[in-house]
Amino acid sequence: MQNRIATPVGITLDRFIKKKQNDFAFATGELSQLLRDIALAGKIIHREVNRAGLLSISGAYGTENVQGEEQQKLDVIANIRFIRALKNGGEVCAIVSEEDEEILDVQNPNGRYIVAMDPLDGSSNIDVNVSIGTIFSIFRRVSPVGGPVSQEDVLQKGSEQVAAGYLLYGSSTMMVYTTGRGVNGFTYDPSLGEFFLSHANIRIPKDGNIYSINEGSYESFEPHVIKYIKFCKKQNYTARYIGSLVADFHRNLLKGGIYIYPANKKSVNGKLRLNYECNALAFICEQAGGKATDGKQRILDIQPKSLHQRVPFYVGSTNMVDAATAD
Ligand code: P6P
Repeated sequence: MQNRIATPVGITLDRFIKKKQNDFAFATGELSQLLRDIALAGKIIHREVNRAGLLSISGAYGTENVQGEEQQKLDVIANIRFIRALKNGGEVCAIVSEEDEEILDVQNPNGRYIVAMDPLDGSSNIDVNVSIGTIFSIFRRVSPVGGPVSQEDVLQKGSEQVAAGYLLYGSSTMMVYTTGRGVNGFTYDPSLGEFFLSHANIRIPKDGNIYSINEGSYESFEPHVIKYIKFCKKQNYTARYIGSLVADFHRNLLKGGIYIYPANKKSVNGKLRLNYECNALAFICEQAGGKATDGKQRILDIQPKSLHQRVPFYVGSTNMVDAATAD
């Protein structure tokens, strides 16, 4: 177990990253810089999200993304901003984004990292002022530095992530991430333009009494899901479903709970995407002591076959995930 020197709550994200710089994953400083680039983009999206209603940048953009989902203006803005921050940062050779069908080769052959991201998840909530989030996974490229980006670079198992995190644009904006040595949360102070460590070494309770699932599809759930929902009701658990994955996940991470997006008749593999939604949250949840499966296997062990592949998703307190996925 790594000897964790207590880190004073309240230090800035930059100082925290520097402090952890001696972890081998940071040894070169490139991953550190990449995390800073993501935090910078998060600050920009914070600003855009908080003035969306004033600048008529909320609402539909009039196009659809690769998922066939109506793109919101802020989806497009967030995608552009993150791609620009990652490109300018110089550490990334390719990006996989929910908003783009193909791999984005950022023409930086010396970049050692790949970022898979959902630049603005839950964006249909923008117009009604409900929390939304950014989700990101960071991988080391497997193809030779200096050469072309390969399919293998962008279809790596979640267990190969070197870092993962999310930004939550809620009552406050937070950045929560892991590099495989625990999970830490930073709260943004817009008056200072800095993220400050506010949730050091986050651990998810082994058990909980909050379940998050869209029961509107109840009739088309598999028997084990119906059985588990009935169990939750019998136990008088609390049903909390915001319809914004990052917000639901974050609450369950702090308080204990389970988020489920199972297979159903409409979407036989569920709705959430392995590469840029499930992998990142699975890595964070496991690092905080929780569990994440597709109902049968560990999310992080799934070998992706396509960029936008969907998987059923059970994530949260270990005992709850075990109970929800028992036959
Ligand atoms: P449904 C938002 O579109 C999202 O990807 C997640 O943020 C959210 O948890 C889920 O889909 C909501 O989906 O089918 O319940 O509306």
